[in-house]
Amino acid sequence: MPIIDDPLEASRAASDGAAATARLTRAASGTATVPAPPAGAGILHLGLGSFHRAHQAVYTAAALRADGGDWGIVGVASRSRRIVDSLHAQDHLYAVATISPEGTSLEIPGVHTDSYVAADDPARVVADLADPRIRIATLTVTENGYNYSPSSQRLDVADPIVAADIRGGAPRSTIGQLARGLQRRAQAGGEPMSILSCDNLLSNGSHTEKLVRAFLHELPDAEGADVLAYIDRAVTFPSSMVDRIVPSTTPEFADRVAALLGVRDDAPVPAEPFTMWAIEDRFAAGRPRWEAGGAVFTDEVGAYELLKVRLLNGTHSLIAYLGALKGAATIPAAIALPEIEQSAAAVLRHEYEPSVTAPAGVDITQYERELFARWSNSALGHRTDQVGSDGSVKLGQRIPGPVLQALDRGEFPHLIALTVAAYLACVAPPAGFDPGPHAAAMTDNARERLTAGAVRGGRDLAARAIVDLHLFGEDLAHRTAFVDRVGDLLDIIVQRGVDSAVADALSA
Ligand code: CS2
Repeated sequence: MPIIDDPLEASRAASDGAAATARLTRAASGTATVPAPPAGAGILHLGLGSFHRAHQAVYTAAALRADGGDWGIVGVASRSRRIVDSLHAQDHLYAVATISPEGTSLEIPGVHTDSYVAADDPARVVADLADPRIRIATLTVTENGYNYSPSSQRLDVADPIVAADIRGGAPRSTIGQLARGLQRRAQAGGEPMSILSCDNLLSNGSHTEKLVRAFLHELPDAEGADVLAYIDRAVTFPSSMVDRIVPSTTPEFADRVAALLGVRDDAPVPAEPFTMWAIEDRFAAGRPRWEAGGAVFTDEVGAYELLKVRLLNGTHSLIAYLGALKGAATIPAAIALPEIEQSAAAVLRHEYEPSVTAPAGVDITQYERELFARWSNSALGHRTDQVGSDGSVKLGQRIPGPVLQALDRGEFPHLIALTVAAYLACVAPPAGFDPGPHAAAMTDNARERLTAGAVRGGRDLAARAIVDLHLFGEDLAHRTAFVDRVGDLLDIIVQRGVDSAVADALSA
């Protein structure tokens, strides 16, 4: 693996990289070692983004290096052509760059055998799910991709795409694709398979299963009943906890990879050195030996999920929103600010930690120390607007449990309230308040609903988000003291600035 460990050398390399024109392929792989192609594809992956390519693909590459076999991956992008076109032009090769302040190393997983865009060929997703050679479907479709409605706590059947998928035709929602794919598989011979969610959702396996079953319950009786019986008999939905920080790519990053490789790669992925995958070992038709890449098979996936979604992701959200409001473009720049570091430490130790139990073998103090080192990885350049995007669905996974538990213990989660207040200040800024460019760059489906019509102060906006829109589930909507505290902290941010709000939350 080529290593660059000197920033000057790296910037020289980047300008050389811009000049590299030959494209990465099996015939021209530059300095990289390219593994032999898999003997076939046993996995269909929905959500061909960077995270999948730096996580499950790398574990699968380790399993194939150890055992060989036909666990190659067919990658399905939901809408975007860009990665699929690049992968086709590159024999499905791309580099994962592991980046730390000490240097950068490259690996070419080489596990994808094919890829396509679901929106271009929705019928193919159904056909692939029914293909007996496919034995696992993995998913990284983000929190948004499940069509789950937090207010009804079930599949959002009112969503026009889900409703159309229920009526028939080639499905376009992920849950519709899975349900229709399993329906076709049941009819085609009923071979067993597993659906493995790799998204940051609590109990992601049973959550996915519940939504697929809910979809099938909407079908006419005879149609749905057969598939449900097949699922009972032959399909499993293991849960898994995934972890690796994967920032979005930039043209400069691609130049730097090209300089290291000596050939041009249009689909490289940057990632941190840390990586973790904890999986429930319930596979209906076998699985790759992902342990070869360090995956942990455990009955304690639930504990791993809570640990990660609350300590890492929950605190990450606070760092991103406060950071953006303070003008920090990146997570390392944000955590370098003493007031943000202090807030992160306080929310982590006093508000998230009491809500989790460490899985066997995990030392929480060590885990937290590592989190600060990971957030401080300045070479990675993980952006605050990336982490801050889609807060309306991400925070629903991260905050309600710890808030309800703290309130029930008689403690008040002031820093989680600050997280929500800072989120609202970023994506639904009250008139006259400018949250800055990093907040403006955050995308969020709820922006319009949060900003429609006038609001009368912080408490009004907090109530709109938590009580009217139920963004964080039904239970939190009844905790008026929490809703009001969010509103009051939002008023402080708007009237006196983010530092005053941090001081208020820390000293409460
Ligand atoms: C982040 C996650 O964007 C976010 O909300 O908290 O993507 C985080 O980087 C990953 O979950 C790390 O595994």
